[in-house]
Amino acid sequence: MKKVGIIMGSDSDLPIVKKAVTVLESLDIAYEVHVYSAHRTPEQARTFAVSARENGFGALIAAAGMAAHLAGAIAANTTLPVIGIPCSGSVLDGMDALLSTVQMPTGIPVATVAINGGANAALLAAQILAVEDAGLREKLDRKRQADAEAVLAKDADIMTRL
Ligand code: RP5
Repeated sequence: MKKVGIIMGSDSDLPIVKKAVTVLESLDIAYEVHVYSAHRTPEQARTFAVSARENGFGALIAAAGMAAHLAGAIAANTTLPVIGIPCSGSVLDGMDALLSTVQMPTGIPVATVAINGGANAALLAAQILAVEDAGLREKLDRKRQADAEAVLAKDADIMTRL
């Protein structure tokens, strides 16, 4: 199976990235995590993106805060699918990163998840890999089923109490 690459603009983004790592590990998906900044280490970010496909990656996740151009900068250098996680932590509480990540001009798409949406970023990456992987597809189906059963159990519980 292809790997998922996770790039964060700073190690201060790690709490958000950990949510993605937890999901990938629960699905037995191989991953690599790197700290590459679009403005502090632009060459390293570019080199990673340019060589990602030949290095066995099938989807990339880029997490960044503030004027978050990391996901767009990664996407500019690969045609692998790129998922952006806007991170909070600034005085604008992530709205700056959300708009910077989601508002990509035509031609270079970034699939943007919610502010701090690390888990959904990993699930989307898994769904992309699952297009060509029946075993992973079954794991995702089982997770959906388990999630639904958890909600139904909460419904049954609330009806006994209210
Ligand atoms: C962005 O600026 C990073 O992704 C991080 O979210 C934010 C602040 O970075 P640090 O000053 O904590 O390194 O580039």
